[in-house]
Amino acid sequence: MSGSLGDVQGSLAALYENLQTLVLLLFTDPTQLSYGQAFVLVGVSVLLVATVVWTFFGRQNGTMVFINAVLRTFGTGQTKTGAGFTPGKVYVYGPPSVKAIPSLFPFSMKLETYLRMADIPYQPVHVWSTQGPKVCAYTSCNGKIPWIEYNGEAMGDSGLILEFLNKEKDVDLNQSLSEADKAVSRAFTKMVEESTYWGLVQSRYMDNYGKLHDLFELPWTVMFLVRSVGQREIRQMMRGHGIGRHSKEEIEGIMEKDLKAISSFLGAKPYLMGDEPTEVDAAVFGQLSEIVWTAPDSYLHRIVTVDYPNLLVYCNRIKDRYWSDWDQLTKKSKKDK
Ligand SMILES: N[C@@H](CCC(=O)N[C@@H](CS)C(=O)NCC(=O)O)C(=O)O
Repeated sequence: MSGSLGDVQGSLAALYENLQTLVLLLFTDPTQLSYGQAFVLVGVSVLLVATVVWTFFGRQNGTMVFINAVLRTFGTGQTKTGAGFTPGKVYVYGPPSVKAIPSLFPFSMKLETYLRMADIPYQPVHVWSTQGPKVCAYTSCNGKIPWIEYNGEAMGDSGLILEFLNKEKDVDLNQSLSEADKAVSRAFTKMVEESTYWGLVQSRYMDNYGKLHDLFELPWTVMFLVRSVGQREIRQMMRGHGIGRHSKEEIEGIMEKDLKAISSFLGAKPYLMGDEPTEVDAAVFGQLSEIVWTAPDSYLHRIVTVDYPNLLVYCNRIKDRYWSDWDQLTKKSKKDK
């Protein structure tokens, strides 16, 4: 027994010595390192960083902090705050355009559609990470996409951003609505964002994960590596929300009823509240556009395009009116370069 303990101690000491030699070589003459040795060093460093990050942030958050740090380092994101922003200009942080759609995130589509409806000029800043620049992660942002920077201040949540910009830019897309209309608008906005959204999440990230690398235009290896962490987090979010406690069939039933409600209320009107678009149209288009243009083989797509085709007509109406640069934006995606 004591012999085997001694063996383990001996092996650990030898491992430690070998590592010391490798680290020394790294700092004195890295060209002497073989590929195998470099691989070992990278592996050990990753483990060390993961241990430190997990210790400080907990395993779940730590992993996301780590992934976000990698994304921030190698991604295309940049921070305008403190780097010569233009006063009065809205910088919208969100993911880059892909072949399927100008933004893969429904709340980004909502925000940008609102900005276009309200005729507020903005500049998109592309990021994959939800943590955002330091100023955002630790002050007013909530670690979700999208967020904006305005006059050097960061702010998250599409709903709060709309309220803020309405005041700041003296805009009111809802001005023609009665109080009762506003109540209906709020109910539909909350339905699509707190309920229908999760149907898309389930369909996109759980049921059709295999198609994600194509949709996100990222190497399949990246999607393969983040699959278990990403899906575990989504499963926990869906469970915490409550929708994740339902069976797949029940979730599909809920989505069917949500989409039917929008279709019935829309009827033959051009926009939800009448002849002209209001804020609720930006919110509903944000979610439906993702179903129409990013989930072609899903049951959600069938509902929107076949069962309730007025929803498809509605999406195309908004796209044609406010996204005349759609093709230009989606063509700029990596795949076409
Ligand atoms: N209430 C937020 C919701 C934003 C949201 O859920 N964004 C998603 C992407 S569409 C996100 O950042 N998810 C990552 C996470 O929750 O960690 C808003 O209106 O902006």
